[in-house]
Amino acid sequence: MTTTTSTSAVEINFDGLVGPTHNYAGLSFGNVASASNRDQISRPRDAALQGLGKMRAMLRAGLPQGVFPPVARPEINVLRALGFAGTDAEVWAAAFDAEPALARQALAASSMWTANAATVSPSPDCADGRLHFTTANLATMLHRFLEAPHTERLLRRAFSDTAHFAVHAALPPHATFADEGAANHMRLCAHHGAPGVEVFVYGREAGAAATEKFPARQTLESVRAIARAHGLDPARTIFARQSPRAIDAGAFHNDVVAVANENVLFFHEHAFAEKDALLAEISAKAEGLFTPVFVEAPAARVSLEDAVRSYLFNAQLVRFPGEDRMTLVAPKEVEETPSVAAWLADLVAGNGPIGAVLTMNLRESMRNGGGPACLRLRVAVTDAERAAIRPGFLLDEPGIAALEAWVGRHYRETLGPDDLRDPNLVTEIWRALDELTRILPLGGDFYPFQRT
Ligand code: SUG
Repeated sequence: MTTTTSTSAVEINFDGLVGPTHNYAGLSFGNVASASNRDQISRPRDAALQGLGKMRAMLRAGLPQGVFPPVARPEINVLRALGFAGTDAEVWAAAFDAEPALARQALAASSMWTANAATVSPSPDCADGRLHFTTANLATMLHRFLEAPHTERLLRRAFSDTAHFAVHAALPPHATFADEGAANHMRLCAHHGAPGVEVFVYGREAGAAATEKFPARQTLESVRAIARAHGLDPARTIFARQSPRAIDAGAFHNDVVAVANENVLFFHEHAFAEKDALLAEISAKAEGLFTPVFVEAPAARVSLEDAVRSYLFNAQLVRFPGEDRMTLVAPKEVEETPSVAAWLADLVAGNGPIGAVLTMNLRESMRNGGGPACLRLRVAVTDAERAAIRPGFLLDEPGIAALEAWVGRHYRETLGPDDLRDPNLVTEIWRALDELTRILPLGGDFYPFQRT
């Protein structure tokens, strides 16, 4: 087992660029925001600019920032497989006329939530000393399951250097191995380049009777397989069950009720099925590596419902350069939820590890259940690994400005249910994405429509 430590290692957040079809289709049963905003008018341009605004804020605060391109939607090849024929625009219009509900699954811009793209184990945790990714199969929700081929292709492009990176294909796409990626994975460590304790949170065991009214999207079988494939040391790996109560309150991923950074675990009292056992196991497995600090939000101060409404935990817990205490990068909604605002004020006034809250307006994504944490995939890298990432996936200010200008040129201001059938939508999107492959280093054959 390699337990190398690189003190200059950093964590890079790869945010998903919101795609041009961002809309409210109510596709995710168990995701309260998605269900309650169904058929509202979305604002794709604002959505993409809000996401880029967060990327710029993180960059200006001194953190490296990466970006992943959106998946091409509608998913024409799947619609073709379902018997629709003609040009891409004709396939889309025919599918929308015949099977509108299915067509909307094929239109989702859900690849923006890159916390669900893959599970990532940094190299100090992996037996072969490489950084491992497992593409998430997202097998529970049809619209999300359709993302996996795009994600794998993207990861192989951005992290193509096999001396440093191992990209695994998605697990077999069956309910037994249902996997939602990093949204159900936490890592605790002394610092990003040190060996860590990886905590995989699952909602159910395959074959067990459902105990929730909402689906538990992650299985124990899936996370065991990922830990094996990544070559993780069982002495530093934990499998913990999410509490059914949290799932039923709308925490369809663990990152709606918990987030970890370095040695800090920030979580809701009812996040885990067996909290005390989990905390004890973290402490035991961290021994000799770091001293964990647990920051628990008690239900008496913040109800599960308010945690879900505000997305308090769906935050990026980060240490800005030179800061002693961490900052919680949270959605604006935390200020608008009185119980949460009051509890956060007390939290930062105390002398715990979290010293500041920075709020972001991510309203468009939030209305589909995607907060700051959903929008990013964390990849902790050594200097050598960082240098091996394909240039162009890491952003600087001119890069962000170029993407903003691209959004301004191509994205519709609004998109409502009545706009979706429009065959021009397809041509418009293909033109935009084709241009994107010249802004980001994707190559002229990245998207399926470029290969036919
Ligand atoms: O999978 N929403 C996404 C939100 C994902 C949030 N990610 C994390 N928690 N990490 C989901 O439920 C809604 C799409 C719609 O209804 O149009 C949606 O897919």
